[in-house]
Amino acid sequence: MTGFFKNISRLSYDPDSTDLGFRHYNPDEIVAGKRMEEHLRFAVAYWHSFAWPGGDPFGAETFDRPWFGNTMDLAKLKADVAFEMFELLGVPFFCWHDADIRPEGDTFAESLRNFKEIIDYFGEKMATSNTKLLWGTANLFSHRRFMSGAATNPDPEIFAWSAATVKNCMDATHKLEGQNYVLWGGREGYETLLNTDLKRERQQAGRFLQMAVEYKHKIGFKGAILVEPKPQEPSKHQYDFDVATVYSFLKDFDLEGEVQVNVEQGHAILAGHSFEHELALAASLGIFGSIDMNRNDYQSGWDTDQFPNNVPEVALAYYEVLKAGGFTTGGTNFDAKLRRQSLDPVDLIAGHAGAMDVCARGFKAAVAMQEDGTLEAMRAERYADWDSGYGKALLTSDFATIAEQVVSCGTTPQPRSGRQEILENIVNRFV
Ligand code: XUL
Ligand code: CO
Repeated sequence: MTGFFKNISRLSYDPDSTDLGFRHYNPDEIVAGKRMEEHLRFAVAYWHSFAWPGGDPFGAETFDRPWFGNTMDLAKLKADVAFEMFELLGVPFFCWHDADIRPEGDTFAESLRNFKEIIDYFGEKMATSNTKLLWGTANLFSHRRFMSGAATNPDPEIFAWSAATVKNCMDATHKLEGQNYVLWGGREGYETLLNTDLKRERQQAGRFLQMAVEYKHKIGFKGAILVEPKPQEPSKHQYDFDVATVYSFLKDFDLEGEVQVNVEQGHAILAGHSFEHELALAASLGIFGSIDMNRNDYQSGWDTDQFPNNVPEVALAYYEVLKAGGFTTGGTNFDAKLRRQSLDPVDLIAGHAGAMDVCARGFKAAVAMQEDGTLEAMRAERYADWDSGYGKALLTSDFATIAEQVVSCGTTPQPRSGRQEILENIVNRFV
């Protein structure tokens, strides 16, 4: 034991808890035919919880962690603390970027040696842990070499460096039996069209993603490849703006059926959508994969990556996840940071525990809404005229026939209420 979380014991479910215990998340409770743990599939994000130093655009490090530094010993201490926290929380999954877990070396080869050593160390720890890998990913955005993009860089050597990095991260994810591999293109975009060949950069990104898919099949990785849409930050304009943009990108490069999306709440809001819009669209396009359940601050307007703490919002999101049939390889990753004043080990536990509880509460509300069925019945009723007779025939008809029918039948359609207030009142009965 590292002693980092001294005086904190394993969290358990206690509906009357006034301390760190879960008041709503009971992993073993059967909800909608399955244990809650299997529905929600929580994951801790290694980077924010263990690598982020507490900086913001105006100030640097506030956290003082005993594992901060660039040595292998410290990287192993970080791993020890991380697995202690997974155990305290009872989380079934975690996620990493290469750069979160290993010290950067002076050369690619040295970074890779460090990385492989930590992956083996994870492997040993996972052999006696209940926490599995939800996904691995490559950090192709922090180092200055990626300032003009990774796959979309004007310099082919950076494309090659990035491809080699993703190859190694996919190998490691496969080795640890990860359930997904994620690509988020933070620098795959541009600052100004004055120096950017947009068409060429999109082609580079498309070929890069095809290579990732080809490599997945080559090594027999059975997990899903997920792209995580985000409109901007750090790039002014990202090529994977939102779910709709990613779908057209996949179509363009013949990758639909091969790649799904990891939808993040905060990114959906930055794109001007609601989270549930992005989830519903992904499901309707057949590309829903996983979620990052971290939100932004609604006033400051940038990506603050906060833990979720709004039950009604979370309930509407899980309602869409349920309608999509729930998670298969995906899960609920907390890509979430503490606030930079939350310095203590207990804050790290409380951030996750509270988020797990909010999600559990929202999820149970979503299940109750689905089981009640009123919302779906009212939605079905709204479209019922499309299911038979005139409505059913309409989409296989043509403009000229329809125009004749409209004139000959002579009736004028009457608008019908959308019943939004009634529907919102129904939702509020459950949340
Ligand atoms: C950035 C973001 C990333 C991805 C993984 O906004 O969400 O942490 O989830 O690279
Ligand atoms: Co994310």
